[in-house]
Amino acid sequence: MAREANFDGLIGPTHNYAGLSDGNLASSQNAGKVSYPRAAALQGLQKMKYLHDAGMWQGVLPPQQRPFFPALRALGFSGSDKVIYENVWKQAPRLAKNMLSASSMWAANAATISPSIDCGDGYLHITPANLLTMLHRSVEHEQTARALKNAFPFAIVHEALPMQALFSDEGAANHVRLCGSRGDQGVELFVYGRDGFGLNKTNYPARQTLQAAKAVTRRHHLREERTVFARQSERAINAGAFHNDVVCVGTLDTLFYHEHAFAETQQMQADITKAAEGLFDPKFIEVPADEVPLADAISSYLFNSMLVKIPQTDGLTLISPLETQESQTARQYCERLISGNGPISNVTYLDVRQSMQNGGGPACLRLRVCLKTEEWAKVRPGHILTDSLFVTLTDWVHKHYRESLSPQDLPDPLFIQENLNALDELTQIMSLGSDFYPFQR
Ligand code: SUG
Repeated sequence: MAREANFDGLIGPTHNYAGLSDGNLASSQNAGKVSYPRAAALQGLQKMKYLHDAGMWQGVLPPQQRPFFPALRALGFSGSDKVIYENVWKQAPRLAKNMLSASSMWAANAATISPSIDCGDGYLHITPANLLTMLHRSVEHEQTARALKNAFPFAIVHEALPMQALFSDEGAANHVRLCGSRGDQGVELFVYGRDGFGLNKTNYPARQTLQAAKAVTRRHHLREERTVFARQSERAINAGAFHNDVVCVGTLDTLFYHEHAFAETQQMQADITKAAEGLFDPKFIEVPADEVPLADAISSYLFNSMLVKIPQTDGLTLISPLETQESQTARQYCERLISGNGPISNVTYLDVRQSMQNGGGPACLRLRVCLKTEEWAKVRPGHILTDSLFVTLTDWVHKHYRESLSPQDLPDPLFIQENLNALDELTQIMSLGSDFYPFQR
């Protein structure tokens, strides 16, 4: 038996709106707004609890250490943490903001994971994403690898791909695994924004390269005939779909995507159908632009819904953000979708507004892993959401997180110790070991 587990990034205490992600419209539009870290973390925890209560396997990945002093030291700042912090805010405030981001919350970007059944050597393979396109995200991968090794001691956790533009990798945000039943072999779809050897014609960064995707498939020993590569349309990237999961989501045998998501939609369908031969019949739900215009799809984050099979529920369920419900076209589309005879029968709207304002919807906050029952049993218990861990983490957030953060609050040196105290306690709560974070080593 195998099932899908969702590992969510616990939203860190420095959550703020710094406008760091060019091409991510929400990040740019909300730059400089007051953020609410406590509410953000609680929204994330509520989403995890919702799925746990629905009978899903739910995991937690810890936030990273921010401010990230190792990078600031590497860039020539020296002295105590306090001195470095004061100097970086004086000399290079934009750099300071980059090293303060709580962006590891978007666990869909943490890594690409191939379940053991898909991998030629029978191991679960994980490649942490190098996230090199955005400075604030490029410093995540080492700590991400540490967290994933801790959570999945039985898996092969690779290093991130080389930090070279040709291998720009954004993890599972551009990866969908389709299958008939979870314990059977599946088809892995890798979506890329650019061919690293070709000309890039997008106005915004195309973050994922074909070469990165191919390297991941080689490392994971994926079967060539069960692997598909498809290019994102330039139109989608230019409209703000900085990752494919802003315009596409899939699970089991169903791929749900916007008409303009892919450069060559028919080819993508034909390739998946061929790769699935003898395994399952893929179902494609293509949402026409005249029902949900691309701009509405992106602002409502309809496709950044989680698409899940909830135990004891007929059909698939979309876990969508409130912003989808508030968009007339997206909501009406969802109503028609669930009243039809297709594979998606339910929609639930959840509040993840704090994350959404930085361009991270329900699906961005989770990293999916298809695990056999015996693998789930080997996941380190500190990473598994239980009723009691939920209560402990909720209390921990109340104790350590600021209610609000305005841009003027960020340079406060007192903020450094507050964050480190919170993380220090978290290593105990989640049994991460006393050397988990750089400041503890
Ligand atoms: O990488 N936003 C993230 C959002 C990631 C969403 N993930 C997926 N689509 N899977 C990003 O652009 C904004 C941070 C800021 O501006 O403060 C940010 O990093």
